[in-house]
Amino acid sequence: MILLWTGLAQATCSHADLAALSAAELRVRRNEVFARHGRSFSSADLASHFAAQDWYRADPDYDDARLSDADRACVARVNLHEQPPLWQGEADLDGDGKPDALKVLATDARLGSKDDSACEEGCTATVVVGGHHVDVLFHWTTGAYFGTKTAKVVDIDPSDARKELLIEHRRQDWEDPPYLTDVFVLTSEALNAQRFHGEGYDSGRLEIPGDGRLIQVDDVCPHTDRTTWKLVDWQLVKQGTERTTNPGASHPDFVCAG
Ligand SMILES: [Ca+2]
Ligand SMILES: [Ca+2]
Repeated sequence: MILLWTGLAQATCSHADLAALSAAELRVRRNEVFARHGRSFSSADLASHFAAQDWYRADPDYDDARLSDADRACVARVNLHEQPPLWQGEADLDGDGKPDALKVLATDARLGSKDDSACEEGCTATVVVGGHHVDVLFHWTTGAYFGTKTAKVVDIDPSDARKELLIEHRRQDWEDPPYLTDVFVLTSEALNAQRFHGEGYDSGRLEIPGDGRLIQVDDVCPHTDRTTWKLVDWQLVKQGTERTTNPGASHPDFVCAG
């Protein structure tokens, strides 16, 4: 008689699956990767859990070398979800009437560093919204900018049911810090990320007047540039830039700092 193994070849570990699990369930999921290759467990709860699965066969010859690259990637991804997120929240981003779980995960562990220069070249964070995720590069560490802000849910266009997730990146320890802003728009197909770079030497800011526009304000002394973007479907499309000059700039005592 030939026994056919009908269990899944490996534990499922998409971001969407993992985001829905509790800490206890994540621990089981992580260990399931090893259990499917026959590992035994000394923890009584894990041992009894897997003993109850019809696919499980403890194998005294088990070795971690049996793990595939996909298995190791799965364990790493479960580990990522077991860490406290950099930020989490809940909002109905896609406007389907159901709240979406929002999580920002430190895929690169250096993001938890207090050393603000650790991620100058970019550290990967993963933004998970409902069943979708997107990787983005963060250039400053949590020690520098998370904790006081800066992820928040906004509503760029109140005439549609969707909302947007906005993450501002800004160093706290410079007088005129550069800044970046990521805007995340969720559709039924994908989570889309769009990044805005501050142009001025001064901090600049974003304005969301609540009419479908996002306005990027850059102080480029003695001018102020206002660049307008309009939300079209899932994308912010550039409309143009208006430059105004600070009237004080013509005064002999006026000096642009920096
Ligand atoms: Ca939703
Ligand atoms: Ca909206």
